[in-house]
Amino acid sequence: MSTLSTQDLVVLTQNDGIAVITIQNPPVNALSPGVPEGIANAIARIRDDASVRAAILIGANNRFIAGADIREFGKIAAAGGKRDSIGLNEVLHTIENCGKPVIAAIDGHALGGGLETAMACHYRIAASTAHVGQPECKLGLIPGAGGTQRLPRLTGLAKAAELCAFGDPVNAATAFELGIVDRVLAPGEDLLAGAIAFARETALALPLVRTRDKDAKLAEKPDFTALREAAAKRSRNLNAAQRAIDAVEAAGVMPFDEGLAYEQKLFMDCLYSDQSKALIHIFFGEREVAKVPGIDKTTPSFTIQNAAVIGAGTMGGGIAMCFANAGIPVRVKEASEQALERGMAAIRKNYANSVSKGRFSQETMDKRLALITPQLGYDGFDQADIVIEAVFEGMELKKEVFRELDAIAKPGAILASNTSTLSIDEIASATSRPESVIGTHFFSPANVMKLLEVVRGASTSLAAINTCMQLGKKLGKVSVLAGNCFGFIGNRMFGPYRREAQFLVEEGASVAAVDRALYDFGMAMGPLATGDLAGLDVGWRIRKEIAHLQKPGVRQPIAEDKLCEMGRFGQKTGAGWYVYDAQRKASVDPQVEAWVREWTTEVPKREIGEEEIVDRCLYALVNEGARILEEGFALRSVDIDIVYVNGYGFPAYRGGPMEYADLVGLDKVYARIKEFEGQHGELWTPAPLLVKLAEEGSTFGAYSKRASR
Ligand code: 3H9
Repeated sequence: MSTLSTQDLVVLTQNDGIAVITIQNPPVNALSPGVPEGIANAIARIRDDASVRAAILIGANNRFIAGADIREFGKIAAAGGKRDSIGLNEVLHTIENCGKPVIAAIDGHALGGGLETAMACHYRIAASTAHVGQPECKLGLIPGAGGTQRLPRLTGLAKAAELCAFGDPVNAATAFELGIVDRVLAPGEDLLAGAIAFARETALALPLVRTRDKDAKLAEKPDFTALREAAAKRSRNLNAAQRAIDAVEAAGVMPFDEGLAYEQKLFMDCLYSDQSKALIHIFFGEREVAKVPGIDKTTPSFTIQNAAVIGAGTMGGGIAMCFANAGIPVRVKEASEQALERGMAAIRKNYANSVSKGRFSQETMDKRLALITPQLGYDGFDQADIVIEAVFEGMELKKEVFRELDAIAKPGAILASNTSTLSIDEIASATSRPESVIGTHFFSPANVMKLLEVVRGASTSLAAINTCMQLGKKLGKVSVLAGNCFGFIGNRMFGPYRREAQFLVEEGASVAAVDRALYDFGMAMGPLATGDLAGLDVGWRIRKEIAHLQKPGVRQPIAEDKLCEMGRFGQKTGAGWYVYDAQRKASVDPQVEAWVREWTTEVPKREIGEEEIVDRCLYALVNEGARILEEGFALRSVDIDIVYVNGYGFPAYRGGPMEYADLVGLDKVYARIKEFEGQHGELWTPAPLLVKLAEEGSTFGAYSKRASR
């Protein structure tokens, strides 16, 4: 094999008339500046070299191309569309007009611009483990280098619209069925050797056809209205999903180059949008939260080979399922035979539900159930690498459990509490090994929700933190590290958010109006309906526990305590803010608003608009978030955003509460909070950090970057 030319990012070699272009831009071979130029340069050489008959485009390290370099988008948007690199469309034009067959050899991922590059090649062959997709809508974008025009020419319009609007990648076998790839290698077959053989045996024997010229599959026109509705249902309020369908629809009616220009216009509109900024913030944020100062590759961590959970209630059962789903054997202890059987019955029902919905097989269910050992005593707890306590939220009970665990657990085992509010340090004080005590706060339903809040106490060791952060990943969660303050990150902020929702009802807004305004903003559920789902009694119990900390004379909402006194705990009792039928379908209960009026005669009633509802609830979140950030209980503002997007149903396309405030402008947020302070008093005192950043014209994001340097 002789080397024709070498560049850092793109290497060109030749093997007996077949050129091989290798992208080597670790870690994921993104199309960073220099890569498109390298490909274009290589193609120009191949075109001009009479000894080369065909070319293979492949990625180093068993990865094709993960798409455009996402870090470049912010710069391009800020520079009004100017790029540091040549446009990808130009490069793809060079590939398809090379005059010699170019074959994309795909392993790992061909995503976004990666798949677009592959589709501009004349053929695509894939390793059996490869995945391909157009995930741009998950970044608030649409494909911007012909994806919406070439993909329908391979798959037909309906499937292309679905792939571009939903953004989910497909595996090699599906890609072959859909017509995206021309051949899938057998497992274990060498990709480069397979591609070279394909070039010699097939590509060189057939006439060259560019994807842009394949119009046959465009004839069948799907119901685009139905596709738009499906996309709106799946990704509520996400503009990019709708624009992706517009661009695919255009492929069916416009000549290729016109369609490409239309796609480019829609892509640029999306690139300038707040939705795209927010989703890109979340993409990098989900990776950033794994980085904890003081923890690196040399920090010890333990492998969790077996686990134990105390409590088989909603949380304990859900946590046990998380372990079983990840293949980790887990013991579950309860205090009574009935509670244990109730807990196991709930687990079995949950798994059976998944089997009946086709999510996994009966065999998988049986394997998972076999990993869960229900028991009344502590047998085997001395072997567990981690024990997670998930008993009722009461300090005395928790301390008693930890005292017992201290006597039983093996040295070095992690002793974790699933508390959602209580002090990890106080819990740890019941043991002789506070360095092993940590909070692992799961979110309900624990086997579904993606967030794991890892809470460090004053003495928690870096090894325990490292282990739990990695355990989260193994359980399929996003782990975020929080400091030990009341409610940690998530629930500390949720308190003021839900407080305002209740105040709004007490001031005259209807229950449905409050929930509707926040739902329309993009929250998965309104704050009052969320209370009903989680159980109003949970907050009621906590409020009783901390009643002595309440500052006298400061207004507190009373409606939920009163509802709880009436036995209205929410969905589980059939009534809370709403009433529920046997299928747990909610209906408005007009009686609730009448009661609230009676309970709060001293609060003046008025008409309250949607904007005020949204601002009151969201800025209460932001103001508390600013305090948490300044006090160091969150490492960065993006950690708070990731908590809210993954644990509290905050819309990712708004970026999380702190990014939302940054996008609105902290000066505006501050002014509104001052207004609320004037109207409602000291609960609205602006957080000092917010005041400072608003006056400097800065953002939470910039503050976090400065602080982490
Ligand atoms: C696009 O292509 C638009 C075009 O249509 C138009 C062009 C004109 N760029 O996820 P990991 C980083 S839009 C920059 O942990 P994994 C990531 O931040 C793009 N950086 O690995 C992380 O950095 P760090 C469409 C990227 O093995 C490191 O790489 N493409 C990019 O679990 C490792 O990432 C996508 O949306 C990127 N494109 O998963 C694909 N991708 O170590 C986005 C990753 O500093 N990427 N990084 O934290 C992915 O989905 C996953 O990264 C992938 C690998 C599945 C590829």
